[in-house]
Amino acid sequence: MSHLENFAQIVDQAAFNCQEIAQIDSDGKLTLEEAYYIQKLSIGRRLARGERQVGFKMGFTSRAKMVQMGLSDVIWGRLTDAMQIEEGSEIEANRFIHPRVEPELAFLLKKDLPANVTNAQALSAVEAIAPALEVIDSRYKDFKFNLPEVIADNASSSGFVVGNWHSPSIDFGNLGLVMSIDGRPLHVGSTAALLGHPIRSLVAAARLAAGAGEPLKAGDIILAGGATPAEWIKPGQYIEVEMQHLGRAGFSLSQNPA
Ligand code: OOG
Ligand code: MG
Repeated sequence: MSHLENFAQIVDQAAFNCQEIAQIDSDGKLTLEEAYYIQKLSIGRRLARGERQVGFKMGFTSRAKMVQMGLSDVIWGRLTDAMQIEEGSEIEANRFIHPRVEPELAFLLKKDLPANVTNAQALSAVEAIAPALEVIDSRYKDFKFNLPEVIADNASSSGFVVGNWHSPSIDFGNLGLVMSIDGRPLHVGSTAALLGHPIRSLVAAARLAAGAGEPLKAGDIILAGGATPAEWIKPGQYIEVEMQHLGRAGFSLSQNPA
């Protein structure tokens, strides 16, 4: 097994067993290319277990997230069907290590997207948009990582919830949003936080996915990135995002067993 395959196995097993791991690149040797290759191998292990890839996620597309995590390069990861949480459902708290949640906008594509598209071309490939939440659960102890490490760890992605799909014909460049936990508003923001307009996140996703040899396809779901800082979540809580004109998306975390 090569050392990159070894790292892929380490991050995959950490996710599979919900066990935190030490940072894998403490001496800063991994290149970004190697990090994305580890991610591909680790998701490949999930696909080999029967999961299906359903799309991509973007990360660090807002200043709020860059500042919170201390990293400023846009990154991406892969979404599988097993990561999707049914809207409104309760999920097992013990499926995560130390989960955080953040409000996002989701795109559903009706057309394939090549690497180089304009905002207008990207928009014409969008079937629908929806309010979404992403559960991030870095496999690294204390959520501490450098850029290659978080990329190798599938950009911390662990779960996502998508609300009702809406036509993209409304202007979604600056929609107000509120993320609340147990009815208490914690973060207020706007879709404009995502690179100035979330369509830019989709354009970036098209470029990056195609550059990795896996261009965006009709049917893919793309998460545009957290629009506010992420928030820790605890067993028993109900987490929700409400987005102007698009409604809500939420889920609850089960109580810990007594
Ligand atoms: C990395 C993932 C970043 C986003 O939306 O910006 C991300 C992390 O914060 O652990 O998902
Ligand atoms: Mg995110």
